[in-house]
Amino acid sequence: MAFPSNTNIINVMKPSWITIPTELIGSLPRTTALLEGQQAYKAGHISENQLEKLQDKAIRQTIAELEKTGPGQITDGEQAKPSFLVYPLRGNSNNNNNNLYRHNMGFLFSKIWSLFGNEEHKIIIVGLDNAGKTTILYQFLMNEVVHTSPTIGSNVEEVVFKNIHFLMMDIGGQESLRSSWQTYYTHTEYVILVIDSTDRERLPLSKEELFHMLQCEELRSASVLIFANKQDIKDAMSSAEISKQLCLTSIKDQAWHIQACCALTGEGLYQGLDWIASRIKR
Ligand SMILES: Nc1nc2c(ncn2[C@@H]2O[C@H](COP(=O)(O)OP(=O)(O)O)[C@@H](O)[C@H]2O)c(=O)[nH]1
Ligand SMILES: [Mg+2]
Repeated sequence: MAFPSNTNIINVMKPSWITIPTELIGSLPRTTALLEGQQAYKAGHISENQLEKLQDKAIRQTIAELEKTGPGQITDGEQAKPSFLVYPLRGNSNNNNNNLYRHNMGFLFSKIWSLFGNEEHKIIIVGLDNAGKTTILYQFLMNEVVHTSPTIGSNVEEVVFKNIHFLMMDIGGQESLRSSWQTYYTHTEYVILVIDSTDRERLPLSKEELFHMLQCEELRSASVLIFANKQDIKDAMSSAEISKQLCLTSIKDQAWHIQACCALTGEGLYQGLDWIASRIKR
């Protein structure tokens, strides 16, 4: 096997003095070919495609070697990750899409989903057009199959993921539709309000819509998460500023929480869902 000479596959086998059941997870040393390939990629001598081929080969070798060690956990040895030390923080700098970061986020989200248990839950995502609702929803659901219903009304979309129903609505300036929305609120446990933190002009409109919604009897016991989205944009208002302008402290009936986020990278979304999960009544 082409592992570097100072390591030995025996190291990963369980010594006899370990009496508790253990399994190998995590990283294994890179093959020499892969280490050289990583250097060459960094120096611009080989393409991303060529690096991926080397990663694939290293993964296949790792799996084959692990299979030889007998029954137990077979992993890819994390051969495709750029560095054991920095990838959890930086994501996979091998490509611009940051797929690995997305993958890790997907893992975190799936942990959150498991907290929702098997019961049905309903979350509505509201906000002005262009706030980032669709982007946020799909960040939540990446790597997973999503079942979408046909659009209910021109501004309402339902997505069912596992046992959670997401109802997405564009709010504001739809006076005629507003009254019919009440029917959608039934059994809603969580409301997510998405704010475009750069849209100072329309913040009062979001506030008006929010307070209008929260007066609905159906939402009396709902919890409200506000995402102060687009924090990556230089001129974005802080979550504290948005909280003040929306007069969140005057919400008395419902629990609320504001979370700064960037839907494009996923930053902050996990923390928001974490708050929701912490409020699930058990
Ligand atoms: N810079 C930046 N752009 C964002 C962010 N979230 C969404 N957008 C962009 O804002 C636009 C509207 O997003 P979308 O999810 O369609 O908004 P929706 O109308 O509320 O569903 C799209 O061009 C998104 O790419 C963010 O966090 N940062
Ligand atoms: Mg949308």
